[in-house]
Amino acid sequence: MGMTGVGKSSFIQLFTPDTVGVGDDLESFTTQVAIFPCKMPNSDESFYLVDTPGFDDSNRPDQEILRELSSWLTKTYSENIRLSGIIYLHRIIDVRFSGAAMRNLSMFKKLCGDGNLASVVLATTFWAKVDEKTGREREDQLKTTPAFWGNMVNRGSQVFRHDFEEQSGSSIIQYLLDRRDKPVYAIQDEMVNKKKTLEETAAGSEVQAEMDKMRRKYEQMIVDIKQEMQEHLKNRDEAARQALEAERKEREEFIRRELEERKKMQAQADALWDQREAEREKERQEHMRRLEAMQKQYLEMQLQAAKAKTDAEHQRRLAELQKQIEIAQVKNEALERSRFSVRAKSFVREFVDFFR
Ligand SMILES: Nc1nc2c(ncn2[C@@H]2O[C@H](COP(=O)(O)OP(=O)(O)O)[C@@H](O)[C@H]2O)c(=O)[nH]1
Ligand SMILES: [Mg+2]
Repeated sequence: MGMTGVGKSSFIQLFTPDTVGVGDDLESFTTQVAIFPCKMPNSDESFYLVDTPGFDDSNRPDQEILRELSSWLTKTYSENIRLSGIIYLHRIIDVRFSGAAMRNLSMFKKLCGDGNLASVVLATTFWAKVDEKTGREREDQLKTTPAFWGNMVNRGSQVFRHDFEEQSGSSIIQYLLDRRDKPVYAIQDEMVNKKKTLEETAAGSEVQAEMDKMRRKYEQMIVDIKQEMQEHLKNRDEAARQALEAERKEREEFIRRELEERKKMQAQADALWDQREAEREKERQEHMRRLEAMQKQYLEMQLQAAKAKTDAEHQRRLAELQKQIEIAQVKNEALERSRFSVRAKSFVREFVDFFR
């Protein structure tokens, strides 16, 4: 887990031949949890790594990210699949915690709870981009400040450095694989054992409180905007009035989405999962339609290109489309990977075999 750009996908890519989707072009692909079958380098030991979206996507409200994470964490738990641990990544080059970084960390803590923290690895990345002394000072600050990692370290969480190389990644994996206990994280206990709705959990109520604040702010803004619009109407300033009208619509759309999200959070684990599956299925179908349309367009352009071979602009557009199709195909794989049923079944089988 961790913010966008901390190196989650790069970490996973060290252990799997599958395309994880590292970096900008593919970044938006990690909008859902994705499971990767992995292998330890130089050994047959296999394990699964799970890529997750961070709470910092400006296009998706935090509630949606929380629904995705918690539906996955609770589904696995209720199917008796236990995680070995959670790895939380943070970039050592980041001088201070931004608002989004703090929110991310705080949500992470709420999801985990206070127990089982020895099965949580807190790792810093991007060591090549910082000098040793500065890095060490920042790492110390992370470890000793309770609001950062301090309180988790005190309860047993392990701090690692990951330098983008297989070696440091392997040490982290080995540490978690060697732990034979089966952690139960707060969100799993609250939703599966205690049958709370997502809204009633610690993580859920925190997200909801944040969103409430935001909604109240937006509601006040809409009142102000309406007043201002009246003034512009009086002064016959049509351009200014239209600009405000657009802003008002945007705020109202946020409030509408927020209320919709709020309703979705009033679900218990099973309903949350069904909701997720229905949303994902819709997304998969829409994506397939887009991909097919692009492929059709590509074929048509290729035909035209055969007729007009010299047209450089045409060639450029063809190449551009080809690239988009490639990206869309990787996304397709990503969408497949987020499907729980197929993967989880083979996962459970291997898991059972492992302990036999
Ligand atoms: N220098 C350096 N670059 C890294 C490291 N980890 C990731 N990157 C780069 O940072 C960018 C974002 O990494 P990515 O794995 O996609 O981050 P994610 O958003 O957490 O999945 C990519 O361009 C990576 O190549 C690291 O430890 N050091
Ligand atoms: Mg990623």
